[in-house]
Amino acid sequence: MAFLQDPPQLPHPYRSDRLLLAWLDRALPANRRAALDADLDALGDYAVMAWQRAGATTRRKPVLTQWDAWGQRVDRIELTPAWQEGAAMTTRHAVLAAGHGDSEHARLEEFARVYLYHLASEFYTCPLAMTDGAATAIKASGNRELIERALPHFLSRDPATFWLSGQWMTETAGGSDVGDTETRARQDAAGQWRLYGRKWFSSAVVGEAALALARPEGAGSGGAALALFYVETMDGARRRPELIVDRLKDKLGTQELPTAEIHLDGLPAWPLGELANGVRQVAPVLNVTRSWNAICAVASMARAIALARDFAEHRRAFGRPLIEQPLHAQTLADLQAQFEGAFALAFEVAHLLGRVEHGAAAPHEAALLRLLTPLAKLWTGKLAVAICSEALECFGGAGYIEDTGLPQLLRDAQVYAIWEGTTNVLSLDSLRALAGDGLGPLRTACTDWLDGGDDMHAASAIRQTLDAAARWLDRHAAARDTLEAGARGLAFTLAR
Ligand code: MFK
Ligand code: FAD
Repeated sequence: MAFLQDPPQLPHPYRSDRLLLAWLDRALPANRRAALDADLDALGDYAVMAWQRAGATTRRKPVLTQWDAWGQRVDRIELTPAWQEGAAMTTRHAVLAAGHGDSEHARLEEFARVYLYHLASEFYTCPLAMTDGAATAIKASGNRELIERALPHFLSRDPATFWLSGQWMTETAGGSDVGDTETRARQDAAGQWRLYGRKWFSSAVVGEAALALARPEGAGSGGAALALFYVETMDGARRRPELIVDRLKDKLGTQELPTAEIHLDGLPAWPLGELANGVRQVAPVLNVTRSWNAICAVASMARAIALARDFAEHRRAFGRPLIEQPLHAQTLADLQAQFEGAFALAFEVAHLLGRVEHGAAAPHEAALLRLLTPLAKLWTGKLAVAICSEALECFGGAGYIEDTGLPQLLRDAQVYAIWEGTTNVLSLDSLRALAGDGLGPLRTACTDWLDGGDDMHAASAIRQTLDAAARWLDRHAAARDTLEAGARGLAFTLAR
């Protein structure tokens, strides 16, 4: 019998993740830490089951049926198994509800769940992130009617009443520049707002609600004239006829996620707040989903490294397991080091978000969160691609073969840098965040971190980097084009 290589085994993503365990042990009070354990353990079990199930499943894509046999428009979308289980998993383990609990630790407890659930969920976490963002923006709007209407569904612990929300921003004319939005909002004779237009990417098309940007009739051009609306997509068990699913997109990755092109033909809508400054009103959504993106990117890195390490322990070359080949071990160690930096940045954002939302933050921490959110999103988005690519190479040719399940990691990772603001857009957003006190909050945080440690060499290198960045910002303060051209370099330096 010829030699046969065993496939890589996924170690339990919770019990074997010393980084996550150490972070939670350090950050959480003992009683909250203990209360979290059962959900994290169960989500880890689910991840192992999903990895094994994926190896035996060939069906990857949702299927859209637009018409029934008798010519009736139905726009029915058949989902993959993980998606069918999504509402039950989310509500049973309080994935969203945890983040809106009454504690500065709520976000950390939520994001630990997200980190473990993400890959098994097959990007069901994408609409979950948008639902979390919608809940956050609706709370921030202070709109009592919408708070009472939508939040009990978005944060439900019962799958029968749980709703997903989409985020309808991108149009054919502009995804980064949403100021070019063409969708119109018009009031009917009864005073009901209705939306008319085309949304070019809708990743929560099976959701029950969405937040949508639209231009109220008579408003001017540009982003400031847009309004933010809440919509519902269902009329009882049927999709509302004013929402038409044109097609599902055929994508490089995230193939289980039903990303649709849609038309709105008079869909009823309710403004969250004033009928202008919709971009400002949608900013809480962006910042929450960008935090999710960073955590999910880190989850992809963790998965790729865990599989590559397991393989290295069992695959032999030149007389010994790969893990005993010094250069292969060094390659894995380099991946691990980069991953640990990204993990710390992403979870620091989660930690800060909870502290800021619950009034537990130090004075500089709100501004720090505002800056670290785009930095974490852009840094982890790029690093996920690099790490997944290198991890695939660790499997040799097997890493390139579709039914090992490995190429999907790389294809899926490519999305983190594109959606929710590309790397360039996030670099420009970090310039926005640096307006005012500039690097002050980061400097304060670094001083706190560095004074607590004993690595004088690292402390002085970081201070020098911040000084150089501050000089660069000062020198080009009046030259907007120069600032923008250098924004990516600056953002990468600060994130690193
Ligand atoms: C599994 C992982 C989970 C992830 C799920 C992902 C699901 C994917 C779904 C999507 O991709 S949804 C679409 C996401 N689209 C974007 O992220 C849009 C990217 N483009 C930007 O972010 C642009 O920078 C932006 C649209 C915001 C620029 O618009 P404008 O109108 O040119 O912005 P402007 O005038 O600079 O800012 C308007 C206001 O918003 C300002 O406040 P004021 O009115 O008070 O002056 C800004 O300060 C504020 N603002 C903008 N970005 C902000 C923000 N405030 C706080 N945080 C931010 N990030
Ligand atoms: P463009 O804005 O045309 O950007 C093209 C390039 O130009 C990019 O590299 C960008 O970095 C660069 N660029 C743009 N402006 C600048 C600038 N000022 N300076 C420097 N460089 C710049 N959107 C939704 O609203 N809802 C969804 O549910 C949703 N789901 C998605 C799911 C998937 C799988 C994907 C891939 C996208 C999804 N999107 C969704 C859309 C996504 O948010 C946009 O594709 C993204 O914001 C980029 O917009 P765009 O495609 O119009 O690219």
